[in-house]
Amino acid sequence: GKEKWPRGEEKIWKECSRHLDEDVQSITKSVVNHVQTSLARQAYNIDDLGAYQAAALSVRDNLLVNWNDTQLHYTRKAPKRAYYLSLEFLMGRTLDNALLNLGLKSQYKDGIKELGFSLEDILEQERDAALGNGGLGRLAACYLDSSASQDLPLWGYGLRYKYGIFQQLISPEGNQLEAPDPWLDNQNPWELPRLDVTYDVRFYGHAERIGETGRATWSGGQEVLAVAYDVMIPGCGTKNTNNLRLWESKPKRGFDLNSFNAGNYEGAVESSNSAAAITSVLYPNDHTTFGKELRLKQQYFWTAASLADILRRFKNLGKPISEFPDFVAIQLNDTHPTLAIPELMRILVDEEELRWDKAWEIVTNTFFFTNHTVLPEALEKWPVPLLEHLLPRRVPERHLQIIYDINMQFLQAVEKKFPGDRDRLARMSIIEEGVPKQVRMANLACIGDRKVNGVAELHSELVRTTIMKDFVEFYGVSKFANVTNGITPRRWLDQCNPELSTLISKTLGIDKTVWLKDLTKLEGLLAHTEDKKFRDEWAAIKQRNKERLAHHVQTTLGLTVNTHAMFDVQIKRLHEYKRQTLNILGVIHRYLTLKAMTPEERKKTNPRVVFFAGKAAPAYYIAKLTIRLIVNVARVINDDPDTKNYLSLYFLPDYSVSLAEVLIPASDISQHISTAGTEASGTSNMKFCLNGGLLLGTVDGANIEIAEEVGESNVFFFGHLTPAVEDLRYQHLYHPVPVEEKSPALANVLNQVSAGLFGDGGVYEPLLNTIRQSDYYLITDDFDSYISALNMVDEAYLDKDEWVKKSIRTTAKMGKFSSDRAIMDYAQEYWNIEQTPVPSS
Ligand code: CR1
Repeated sequence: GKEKWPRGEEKIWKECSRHLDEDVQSITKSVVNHVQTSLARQAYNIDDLGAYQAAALSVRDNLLVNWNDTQLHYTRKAPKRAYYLSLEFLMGRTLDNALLNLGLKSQYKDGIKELGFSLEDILEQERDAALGNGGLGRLAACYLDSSASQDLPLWGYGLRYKYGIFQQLISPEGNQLEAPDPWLDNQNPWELPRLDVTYDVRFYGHAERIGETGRATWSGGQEVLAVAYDVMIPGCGTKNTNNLRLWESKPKRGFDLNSFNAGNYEGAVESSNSAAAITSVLYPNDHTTFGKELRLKQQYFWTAASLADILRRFKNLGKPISEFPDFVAIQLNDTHPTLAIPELMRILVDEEELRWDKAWEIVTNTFFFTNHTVLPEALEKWPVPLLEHLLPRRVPERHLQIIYDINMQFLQAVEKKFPGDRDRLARMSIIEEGVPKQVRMANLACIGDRKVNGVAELHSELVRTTIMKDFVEFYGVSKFANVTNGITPRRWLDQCNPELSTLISKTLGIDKTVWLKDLTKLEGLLAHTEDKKFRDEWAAIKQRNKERLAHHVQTTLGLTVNTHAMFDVQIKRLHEYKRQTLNILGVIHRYLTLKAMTPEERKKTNPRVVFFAGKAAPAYYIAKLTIRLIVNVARVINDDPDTKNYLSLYFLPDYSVSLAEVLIPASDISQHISTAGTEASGTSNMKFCLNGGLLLGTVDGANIEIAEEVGESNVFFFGHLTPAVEDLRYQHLYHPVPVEEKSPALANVLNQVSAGLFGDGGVYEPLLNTIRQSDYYLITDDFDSYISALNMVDEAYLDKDEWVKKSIRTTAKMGKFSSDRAIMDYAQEYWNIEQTPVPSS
């Protein structure tokens, strides 16, 4: 007969069920309980770290109440669900965010205080979950927060790396050194190991066709276990608490008893080491691809486990497989999860025994693909021999064969539409000819998906007219759309800038959860720009945020920062296209200009403190050299008595989400100065502006849309526009003009560096030569206009009152850039999923 649920008395289950702790007393009780039972410690031997752990475990209990209700509700209602597949989730810290989203921060603050600790201090004990490189991973984290806050049935799928992005150290010479990030060492209270949720994932081995059916079986090779870890994602002002499922790799057979018995002890653990290696480390690359086997293994391991899990959940609904796309939408975050396309084909054809055409229809109605960059070096390609080796071998190689079959059908259709156009076929083929042949993941993703989107208007247009041009001509333009990125205002305003959040609520006269979930409400601030008292409060908060940053620099680096100067910030991965070089050369130019002034003249200038932070990919030589230059320039100018009151420079090591939360609210101006057409969107530009920092930038990425919202008079634009870039690059190669002619000011700066003003000039020659020679990123073309833009910033800052008005206007017009808007756009226009709020019990 049918099993009876619940076992035992339903009444008892209900009576004994846990509820949210909402008052200070039950919170204190639960924290003490965790100190004693989970940590096995007592009032007499508990430190800040222990207090953090106990508080976190107590908050986790509360999150689980909502998480359980949410999962049960989704299961009962069985709505269509969306899945966000991302190899990176750059979550940062969780405790503060969880307290704010649960609405329990002040209760915990009081409870913790009664126990003799300060909430502020214990928040600092948490290590960042840094499972990402930069914007792409942080975007995924913002989307999770928004999906829960907007009651959308969405899960994330990723990998549980044992080591996150490396820790950056700076040597005395100014070199970046990398150390591992063992973030799980202090145990992680925010995850639930699901040792019962596992899948086998097979590598290597061989596939065998079954007669003439077109199906195949796959056997042999290495079998690895994928184990699920669930991370709770609380929504703001709602019970909905979504799930992020991260996979850990484990050996299928932990220990090879045969080897052990034969006396081969190393051999007995060898296979288990190689299985565990799959999820051991996040690749610290950003905008580059390396044909590394382990990376490809990660991609396959993760997509195979995630798809198996999604399929199992779908099957529990008891619906026919043909309805899969009515219940499942899968978003591919960049090309990293593209193997999900042939993998789903394999499952549908080999295991579900569907005809190829039927399977293909399901696949192409399930997947959606976001492109995050048009830089050619970032478009993933995998050598055919590597895929051949990794995925099942022997004729026919299963996934590769599926990819070939997909390609053949596709190219036949292209040939039909454009007869005899061989070049076009070669460009559009999934396989790039050459030695070795390569699989172009972006082509596969485009062909196997329902829709492709870029991440800002300009970028989406560039996707349509450059990397996907042929595909637009083939499919028509409607397959290629735009969803401008967004950021969560919970973390990036309420959490990182609590005083501003309070002032906004007070000024708008509404509860913060209202405007935090409908960010266009910020426009109400415009009515108050003429209110002097409001402006003064606004400015005072910025000042205190600057002091908070200065305090941080003082305690971490032992350096004293002039908080009366303008704070100018550029924080992002180090990359030539992002042009930290332009910024540092501009700083040197300013230094030389100040040096040439009389003391009286200097006094009339606008004092400026420049902050840099960011990591360089460990193998990216030029980026590392840029860090070295910044550090050495800082050493010279911060020590120069003539200028140090007017200009100083800091490179803050080990940039992270948590450091960004201190830097962003403190900025007066921030720099987003990529060569036009190279920065797909940028998302920190939105974070600075949301916190009332103004933007100095090129006409690129989301800068353009920010300017459209806040008005061009409130941003500082400079530099050549996208259409000019190609011509300029051509000129550099075929009709080069010496730097001395193009920009004497820049030539002088370069010469000073070469001459050794900042230590051994020879060291920097390779970096300087990228500018003197092909100058691919147009430093020489944009330098003069960059310097004039900086001068305009100085001039504007002298009128403090007008500056504060600009700041308020900027924040007020940032509503569009909430990730709630972006996620709702995906939900409605792409995935077709509905808001599914969990009723409060
Ligand atoms: C882009 O460079 C964008 C983020 C998120 C990055 C950045 O401009 O804001 O994605 N792309 O969409 C990326 O990491 C590998 O590509």
